[in-house]
Amino acid sequence: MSAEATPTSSHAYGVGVIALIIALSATTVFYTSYYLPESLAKPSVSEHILHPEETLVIDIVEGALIEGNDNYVPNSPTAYLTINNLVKWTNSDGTAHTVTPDHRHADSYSGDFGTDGVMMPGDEYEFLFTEPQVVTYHCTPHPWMKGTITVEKSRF
Ligand SMILES: [Cu+2]
Repeated sequence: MSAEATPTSSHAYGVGVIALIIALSATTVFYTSYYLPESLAKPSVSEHILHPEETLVIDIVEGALIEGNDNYVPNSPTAYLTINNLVKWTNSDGTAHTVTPDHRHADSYSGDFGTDGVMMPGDEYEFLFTEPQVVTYHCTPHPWMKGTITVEKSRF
């Protein structure tokens, strides 16, 4: 019994060591090839910008699809970094709309700006702006719907 047990446990030990070496190499490769470059690629943004005090809400009001009506309300607000740089569009109209930048636009932390496809009635779209910028945008199905969002540094 003990004559059999010794080679078995030493074999198990060898397999264990090899498994540990493979696991460590895999972790190292993953860390240096995937995790590290990704964490270095994202600009470091202060916690106060990542978690602003308030959300700025822009409502797509009822009747927004009719040309001449109010659509994005408020239409051209300014958001201040650390105060209300998280901006949320809400669709209170009975029709699908979009928030589409007039020219392709990206925030260096949050990436591309604009809705993926349409916002159905009741849908929301949130975007975290992390640097000063001005974005003019429109609604793809109703191009007369236009809005501007300006993001500035907080004055405080
Ligand atoms: Cu629309």
